[in-house]
Amino acid sequence: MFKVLITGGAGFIGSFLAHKLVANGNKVIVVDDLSMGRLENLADINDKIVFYKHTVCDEQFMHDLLLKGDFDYIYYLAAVSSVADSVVRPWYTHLVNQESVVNTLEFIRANHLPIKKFLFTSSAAVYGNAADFPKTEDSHVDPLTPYAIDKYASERYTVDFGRLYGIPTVAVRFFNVYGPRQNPNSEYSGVLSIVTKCLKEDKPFTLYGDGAQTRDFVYVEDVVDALIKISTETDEPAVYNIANGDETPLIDVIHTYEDIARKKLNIIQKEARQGDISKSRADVSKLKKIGFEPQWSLHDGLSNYWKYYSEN
Ligand code: UD2
Repeated sequence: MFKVLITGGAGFIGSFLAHKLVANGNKVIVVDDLSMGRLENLADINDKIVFYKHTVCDEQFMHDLLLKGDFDYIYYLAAVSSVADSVVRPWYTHLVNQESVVNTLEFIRANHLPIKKFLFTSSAAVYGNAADFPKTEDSHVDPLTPYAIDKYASERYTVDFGRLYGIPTVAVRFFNVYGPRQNPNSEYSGVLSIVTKCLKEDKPFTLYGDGAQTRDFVYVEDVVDALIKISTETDEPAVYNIANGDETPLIDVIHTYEDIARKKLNIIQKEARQGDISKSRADVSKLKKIGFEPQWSLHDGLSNYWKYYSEN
């Protein structure tokens, strides 16, 4: 049994991670200010975890927690995960997405906290419009928004604190994660959360562009398995892509989902979004080298997603 801290543990991915770690018999502590996360996401494991409604930007709180917590693993998922918000509020999102991370790393360093791993979660957003394809962890980066810049900087800090000071760290870059509990309520929410909501509520779905744009969709349960594997099976501070390694045109995903739901999506087509990338796929060979294989095909992931919503 390990003591595990998950910042952002009430969010979409964080809550799945919390469920899995609890099921594996670990003691889980969650810090989340509920700005994006939701307590309902943790309802099933409420009595098995310790939950703090708190911002990671509160230095004193975080220092006390880190000092007393005696954590083996720290999964850093707390973030303002909206690119659009980072464009509107770059200073505030910078404090959450970068400064809080460096502050935590620095506190671990200064106090010689004996953690087994600090894992920081970054994003495929760091690749921006760089031309390399598919994206390997060594591909060029081109962070184009405050969100991407902060994610990139924090990931570099994470790796460098490992290299400079010997702290066991690792960072990951999420591609397009989907699954139950992803919040569909902003126009910048993950596209499959929006499609799910539109299918379920028979609402029109706005398709930006012709649907030929591809993405590397990865089911949230696979993401959690990858996070656990990366935190336990790696020795060097490094960066790992987390994705399926496949690219699928958005329109094909929609058609597959329509078949699963046995419903037709009411699609309204609009101009492609400014800055939208036309193709995205990760090279996941580095992840596979440590023994990870995605278990969820797009069809199975979507089926499970739909089942969840039909039952809830
Ligand atoms: C993902 C991340 C974003 C940033 C970016 C970096 C998510 C939710 N977003 O954006 O934060 O890291 O990668 O490349 O993970 N679409 C529609 N209709 C909608 C919503 C979306 O057609 O109502 C399209 C959208 O224009 C895009 C595709 O669906 O072509 C995927 O959109 P997304 O926002 O889910 O993800 P992405 O890859 O653009």
